Amino acid sequence: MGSAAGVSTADIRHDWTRGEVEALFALPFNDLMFRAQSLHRKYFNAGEVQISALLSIKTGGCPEDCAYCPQAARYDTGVKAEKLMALNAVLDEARAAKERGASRFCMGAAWREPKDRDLDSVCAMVEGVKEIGLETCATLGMLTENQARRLKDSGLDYYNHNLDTSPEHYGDIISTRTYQERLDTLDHVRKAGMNVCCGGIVGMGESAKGRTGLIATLASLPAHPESVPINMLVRVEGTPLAATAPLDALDFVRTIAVARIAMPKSVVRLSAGREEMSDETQALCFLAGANSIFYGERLLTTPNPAADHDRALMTRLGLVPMPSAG
Ligand code: SAM
Ligand code: DTB
Ligand code: SF4
Repeated sequence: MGSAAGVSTADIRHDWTRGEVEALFALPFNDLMFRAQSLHRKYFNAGEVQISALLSIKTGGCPEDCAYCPQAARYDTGVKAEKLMALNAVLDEARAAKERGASRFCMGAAWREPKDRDLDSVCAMVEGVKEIGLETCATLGMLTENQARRLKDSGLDYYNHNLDTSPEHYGDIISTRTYQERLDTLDHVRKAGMNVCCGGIVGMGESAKGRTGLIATLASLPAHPESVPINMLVRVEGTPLAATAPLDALDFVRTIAVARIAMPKSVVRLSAGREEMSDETQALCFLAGANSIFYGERLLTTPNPAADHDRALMTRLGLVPMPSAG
């Protein structure tokens, strides 16, 4: 098959069928891990992990009904609605994240979509964070084409907007926006020339078919997202999914491996849920092809492993931070 700079067109496919992805999930664990690790080594240095920091710049009070989310105003989760953070406070956090060793700074806002006035403030934050010397990422909800262009012009490197789950399971999780609206936002981000960060959540009570549908849909996008966050549901008291049975850790590892095989050139992030994961499960995720984490004690509103624990884990596993592209 054709190949340029070691990239094989046989590996990078956009025509994954559900049946093929389902067959990957059904492989014996060792065979799945071997295939995932082989592809990982073909496209990445398997000793490197991309380190992102996450900051909630606008917390809580969200009008949407995402059944997993502690920031939806309609659920009683104890998360208080706050105003958009001030520019200086955000830049202080970015400087601290850089000192801790992060190469990318992700800013999250609990919005359905940004108002144009809010976007002015976020664009100023993006400019400031870039000046500090970090890659920039934001997740602000739905974007119009014009909003995506404005963010790109301010220097935004990545936009995070997740599909969250399979098209079939989606209606059980969110009713206040459609799957198609998510795909439209991803299209606007692509057209504006930004890198796409798009993945989903597993452990939301979906079946193995649900996980198949999520990965098959991601891998069938016109271009694979440069970054694919795979989140394990953080079960938050007060949300409709609080009592969901935990997913078998090995099924989580399988999901990472299948994402790695279906999107070999994408950085796969072992995203939310690490706080409740053993070091051994995380090690298996890295072996399955995960090569990015959120680093720092907090995700948006829920805890993440302590930075010194993560540093020690990386040392134990012989992993080093991935240098940033820019
Ligand atoms: N409000 C914007 C939106 O929904 O696009 C941006 C922020 S939202 C919190 C970003 C993503 O965080 C969601 O799409 C979801 O994948 C993830 N997320 C939120 N709550 C979570 C939870 N309890 N467990 C795992 N992932 C979660
Ligand atoms: C993503 O896929 N996961 C992150 C990030 N993108 C913005 C968010 C995880 C949030 C977990 C729940 C919380 O801390 O509120
Ligand atoms: Fe709002 Fe985003 Fe949470 Fe959905 S995931 S409720 S849109 S903050």
